[in-house]
Amino acid sequence: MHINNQNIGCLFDLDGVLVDTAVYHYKAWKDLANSLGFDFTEAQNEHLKGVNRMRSLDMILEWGGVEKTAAEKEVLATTKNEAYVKMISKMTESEVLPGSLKLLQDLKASGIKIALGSASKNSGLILERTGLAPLFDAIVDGNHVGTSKPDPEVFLKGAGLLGVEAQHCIVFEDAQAGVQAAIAGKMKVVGIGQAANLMGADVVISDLSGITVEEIVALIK
Ligand code: B16
Ligand code: MG
Repeated sequence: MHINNQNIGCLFDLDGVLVDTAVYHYKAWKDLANSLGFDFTEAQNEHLKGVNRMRSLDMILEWGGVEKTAAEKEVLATTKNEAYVKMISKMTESEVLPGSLKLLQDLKASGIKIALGSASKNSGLILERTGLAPLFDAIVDGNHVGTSKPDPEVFLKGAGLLGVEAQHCIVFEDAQAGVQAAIAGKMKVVGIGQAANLMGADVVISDLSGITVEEIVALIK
């Protein structure tokens, strides 16, 4: 198939790529752990990035050596989420990470399709608060998938909604689990952050101001 911009798809992770909601996740999980009588470090928190809510809770409880029933875990996850939603409800456009808005606008102007591929069940609120929502052709988040990254489901669904073949998709990810998900989906990956945390990415940049539409298109041609 001849590749033109209309059959290229860009799939963006949310937390750590477009916005830094990780600080709010960390605060809400830390408060929850403290209420249970233990703490965890920022280094441990790195392992929660890209991981869905219930899996994150399981990891934190394991770090604290605390066991809970399934029903108790539901209550704890809800408590954390309520605190988190309270914080993200106050987010503004100023919290969009450097280069994100310009790259999304440039991609849109060039006719390349754009989807969200996030583990979060709160992506709708975040995209609305930060003004990014109108730039997306499709949204796939934690409400639409049964598996968590590194399973490629979230990105394959995004490609399907965009009507673009997987090999014509480029994923933007800040978490190792997300890079693995993109590779499992046979997609190209742009890693955001430190190369050591993004093994297998085709290119690694520190934020979205570090790449142009031309460089993105060149990745699949
Ligand atoms: P929620 P992403 C992920 O977002 C976060 O990195 C991760 O820390 C969080 O646990 C997960 O979303 C679920 O979020 O509790 O809001 O459903 O990086 O996949 O955009
Ligand atoms: Mg992320």
